[in-house]
Amino acid sequence: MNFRKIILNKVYFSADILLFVFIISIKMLQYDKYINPAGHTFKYLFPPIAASVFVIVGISLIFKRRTRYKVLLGADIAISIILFADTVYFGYFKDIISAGAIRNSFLIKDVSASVTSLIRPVFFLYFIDILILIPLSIFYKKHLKDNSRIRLRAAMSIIVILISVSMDAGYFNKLAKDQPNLFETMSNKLYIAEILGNVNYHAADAYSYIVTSLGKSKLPEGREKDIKTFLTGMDTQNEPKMKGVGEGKNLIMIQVEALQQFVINKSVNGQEITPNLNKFINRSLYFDNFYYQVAEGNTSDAEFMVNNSLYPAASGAAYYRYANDTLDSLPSKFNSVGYYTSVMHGNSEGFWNRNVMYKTMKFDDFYGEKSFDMSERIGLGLSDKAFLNQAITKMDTFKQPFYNFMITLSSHHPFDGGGAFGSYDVGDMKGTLLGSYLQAIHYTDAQLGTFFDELEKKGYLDNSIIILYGDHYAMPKQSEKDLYKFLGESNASDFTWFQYQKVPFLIHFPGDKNKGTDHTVAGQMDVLPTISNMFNINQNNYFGRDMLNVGNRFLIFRNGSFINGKYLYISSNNTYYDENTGEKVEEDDKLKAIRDEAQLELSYSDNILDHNLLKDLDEN
Ligand code: GP9
Ligand code: MN
Repeated sequence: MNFRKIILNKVYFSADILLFVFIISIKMLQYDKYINPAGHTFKYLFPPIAASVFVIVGISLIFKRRTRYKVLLGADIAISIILFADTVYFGYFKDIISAGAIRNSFLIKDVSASVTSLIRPVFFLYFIDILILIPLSIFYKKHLKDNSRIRLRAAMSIIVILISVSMDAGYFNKLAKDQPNLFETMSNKLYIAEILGNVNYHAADAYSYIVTSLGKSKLPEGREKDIKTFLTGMDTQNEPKMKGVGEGKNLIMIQVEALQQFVINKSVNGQEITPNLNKFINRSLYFDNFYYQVAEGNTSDAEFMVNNSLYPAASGAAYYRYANDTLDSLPSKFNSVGYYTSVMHGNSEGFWNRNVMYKTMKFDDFYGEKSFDMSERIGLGLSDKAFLNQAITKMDTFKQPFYNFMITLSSHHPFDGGGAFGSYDVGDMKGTLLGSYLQAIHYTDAQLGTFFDELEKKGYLDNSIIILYGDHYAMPKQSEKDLYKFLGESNASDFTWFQYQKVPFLIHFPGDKNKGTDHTVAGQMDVLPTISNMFNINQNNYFGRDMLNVGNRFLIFRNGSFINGKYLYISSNNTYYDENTGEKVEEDDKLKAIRDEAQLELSYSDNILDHNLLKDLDEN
């Protein structure tokens, strides 16, 4: 045989592989183009897709030729079915199917009703190759002899798997570096699918699902009883202060993206950063020692806490991990006393698994991207201006009383408004992350100002209680120098940093009643019991404390840090501080015991979520 013949022969005998690599890659790229219309180039998207396809090829190489063809055909059909399902799902949720979503029966029910209307004939193109590939397999069976040298096949298989897996791992690593926490939280699944391809995404999703399901701890002896006793001890339902003041009134709760406390009542070059919030705070009961308590689930953790008063997940996001639990949530309690409950957020419904979790929490309706006119966008989604404008017209149609939970978005990191933020002058901070943040939050404040005016005009301020707070920090630790310079902090320590992890929290009552500033130390875990007492809705399973009645409290953070009215413990450097002076305090048995108590409380909350205990606790 001459050289040319050998080459031709090789090509002939591996034609099935080349064909499948080509076909599957084309399909995956097509899907990528569909979910990412303005997005990345072929050169950027192709390598990780190819790496994942070659892993499958590597596996197929172990088989004799005829079986190999069947394996590849099977893989092609399986991937086509997944791509088809993901494409249909995307049309509805603007997201990609996850193992958690599949397990959630609510979701399946919901989609099946409208699924046929979502299927477009063009989606069936994913299967068109099969019309040729099946007849081709008959030809293949007839004309090709099986190669039976197992050693050679095994060697080829291992080599291809090793090379493709290590290349693929490289792409995973790169993304994990660019976006720390992305894989732990799986917060932006669509993005993973976009950058790494559909097959890689599903592999990562399955892995994360299995790991988090296996990671569930075993429940210690007698633990369920201990938890019950603990929760009964927490019950502050019948505290006198402001009990029932909200009964029959609407509750409008606004969670503002990245609103940190340090911007309140502060100016740059004589111009207030948040003039409208400052004004509204003066008409409200304002808590100036209120901390965010979020963990890896970020925005979703804040939402989770205020609506459930359970701690965020130890790893990952509760919105994914516990979306199938039974929850004794705020909306479900409001539902049971005849309220209409709704949640609004101008981003795709699937982000943070909201579409699933809001059902689990029993909100009557979720107004996401599909329910808004999305023509004015900033960052991840609808601009706050358009969001708040449209929200109020929706609210006008609601049956009263209602609980409406609203989540703003425009002041999201990296605070790029592309001109929409206007010309708020931040002086020499212009172009820095801090400068951009101040402009972003100034913009959001202006929109909130208009919103408050509308609420007033339409009478909502008289028949509703308004709660507003920030979800989490805006300034990452890397920007601390800029932040301290702006705040005039010298000699800043970890203790100083901690002081700045506060977010504003306000309650506005009809007639501007109860206005003033309350210095009680509190956090996001405390919102539910406070509301529960104010609206007389009797939610009894919570880990927070009624902020209006309990005074300074033992405030625990997900990482084990705590404040107890006397000491601050920072878990990351295992250091205790005097809460008033900031002086370091040596650990002693008493402090150790408090630290353990904090850990125990966190594990109670984890136990409840891991073992779905609220289902039983409710029955008892
Ligand atoms: C996304 C928005 C931002 O819809 O809530 O989430 P974050 O990145 O802040 O957690
Ligand atoms: Mn957020």
